[in-house]
Amino acid sequence: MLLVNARLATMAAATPEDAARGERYGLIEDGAIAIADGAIAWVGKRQDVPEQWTRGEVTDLGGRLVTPGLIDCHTHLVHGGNRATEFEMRLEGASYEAIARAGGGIVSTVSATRTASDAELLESALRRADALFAEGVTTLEIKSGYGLDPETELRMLRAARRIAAQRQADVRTSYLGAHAVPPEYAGQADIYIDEICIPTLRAAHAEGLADAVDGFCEGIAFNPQQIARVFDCAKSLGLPVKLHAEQLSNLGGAKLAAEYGALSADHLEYLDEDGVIAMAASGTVAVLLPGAFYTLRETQLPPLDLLRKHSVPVAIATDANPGSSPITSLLLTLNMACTLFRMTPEEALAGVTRHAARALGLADRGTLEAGKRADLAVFDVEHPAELAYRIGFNPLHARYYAGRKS
Ligand code: DI6
Ligand code: FE
Repeated sequence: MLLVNARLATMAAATPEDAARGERYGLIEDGAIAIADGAIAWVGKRQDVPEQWTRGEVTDLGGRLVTPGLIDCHTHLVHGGNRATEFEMRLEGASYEAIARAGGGIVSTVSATRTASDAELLESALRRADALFAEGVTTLEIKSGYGLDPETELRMLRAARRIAAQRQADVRTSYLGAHAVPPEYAGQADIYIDEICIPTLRAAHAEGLADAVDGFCEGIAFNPQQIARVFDCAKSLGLPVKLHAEQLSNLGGAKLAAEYGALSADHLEYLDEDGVIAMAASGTVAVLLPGAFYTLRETQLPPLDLLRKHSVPVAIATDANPGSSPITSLLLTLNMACTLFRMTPEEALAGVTRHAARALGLADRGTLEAGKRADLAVFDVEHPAELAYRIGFNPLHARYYAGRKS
């Protein structure tokens, strides 16, 4: 199959020569993409298409923009209930941390998730996932972490897997048993880690339900020593790790994550230069989450200039969750990354394509290059900057998942 008459934002890493010429987005004007067996077989200018690719089905994209299929690399899409009343409490002056310490916050979603049936969990998550897919998302990461007991953690991960089975999309799961201390273990975080968190990680792994292991390193959650114990178990099982770090304070989580060769450290508003240097050395991706920054009216900006200075790849994601980031639009997240964090539209788009793939440890996607999966998003826009510029408008024309239009 051959797609022609498209402007391609390949998002391939710029060579020094490209950068010197000021070329952005790996842009190819009047481009073509040949697809075979679910993968990109050839990409380039239409005039250069090798003969062999012109003999099959040819689709004219009418000059539209094609990007790699978008990747939302950090979400908590599977959960019961919602936290609109907590939103009201915050508007009346309560802080996110104070609500959490008073037994609300994450723990209130834990109750709602435990009482939700499998069907309810799947159905509510599908609605949110469909909003993302409708914007061109083809790969979605989903975390557990609202069960905090063996049964519900596994039910969450199974629901995440079922989304992939029911839709044209890839879902990557992260086990987040170290998200919060459940009420039945209040004040006993270490015992929770030993009795529940680690055994459930082993069970999730045995059932093939976890692609990675995540944690929340924060005063209202777990300290670095506790996270290290979970990461040691992940390592023994051969699972990659990632970490919610430096979201509300600096506990050195990013450094800890880097020591374990983490795929990513996420949030990072309170990250310092030592942490940035450690991430650069370990190749850990910085995942910034503007939806949570916005919702919590955070004022401490993530250290974007330091991340740029030390060439740490920056991804962005929705963090879609019922508490700190009730957002299910990756396009709006692009806009927020630019407006709130002052990322460029090109950095933001790399953040939901090439760098997001890396944050999930996926080398087979995230750019339009020969050999990559044929996961594509086709937009009714002229210039890629339009994707980040608009607010609340969805210009998706079509998406291709493993070469199949959907
Ligand atoms: N940080 C977050 O922003 C989400 N989890 C986390 O560790 C929020 C989860 C929630 O408030 O329900
Ligand atoms: Fe999160």
